[in-house]
Amino acid sequence: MTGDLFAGLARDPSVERITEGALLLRAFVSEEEAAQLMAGIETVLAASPLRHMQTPGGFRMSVAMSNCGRFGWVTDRRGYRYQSLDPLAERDWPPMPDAFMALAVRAAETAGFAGFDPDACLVNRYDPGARMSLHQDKNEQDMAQPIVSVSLGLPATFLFGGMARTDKPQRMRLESGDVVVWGGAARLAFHGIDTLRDGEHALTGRCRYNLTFRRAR
Ligand code: MD3
Ligand code: FE
Repeated sequence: MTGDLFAGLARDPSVERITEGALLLRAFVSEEEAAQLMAGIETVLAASPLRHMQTPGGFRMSVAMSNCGRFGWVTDRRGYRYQSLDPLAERDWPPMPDAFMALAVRAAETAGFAGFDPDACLVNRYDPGARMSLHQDKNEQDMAQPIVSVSLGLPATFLFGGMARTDKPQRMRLESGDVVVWGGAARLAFHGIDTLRDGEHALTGRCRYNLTFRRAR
């Protein structure tokens, strides 16, 4: 049986509470869904290519980014914000693929957020060496709306800080197919991703993708 051949590779789904308001859905994404998400990523990136944005302070982000949906998150010397125009493609962001929307809604519902209706999806690509320093996501209008994050490809060490930047962060491994729903008290927690280690993954090759679904407006 193929199930025996691959025993130890496929992971069983499980649910873990990270903290009040944050639910880690391990292996929530099926192999079939993962393939659909990758196809969606390719479609999105063909219209709005990955790019290394600049922070307001003038630093180049090591994570390459794009967006889909009605709004996209951007940063440049003028600040962090959501906007409907992709400044690189000089067009609106591409629509959210159906498979993206379906997964985000299913994950939010599983975590108790029925009726989640994201209007923005940030696509992050981490190549080996890329990282994201501790930050809060606070450019969204309604903090009662959760953020759904989906990890694909190489594993990463997620840094979960507390409510203050000075709280010592907890380290957690996020693997391909893991989904985290951040709502309630966890919505404004500090978080980041440690420097990505080199490796090879069957789904993505030498990188990690992270999709974050947000209600921007
Ligand atoms: C906790 N992305 O795009 S996902 C981001 O893996 C971002 O690319 C990371 O942080 C990544 O803003 C982490 C996990 C995550 C996403 C949003 C959160 C954790 C969060 C919002 C509030 C609290
Ligand atoms: Fe974030």
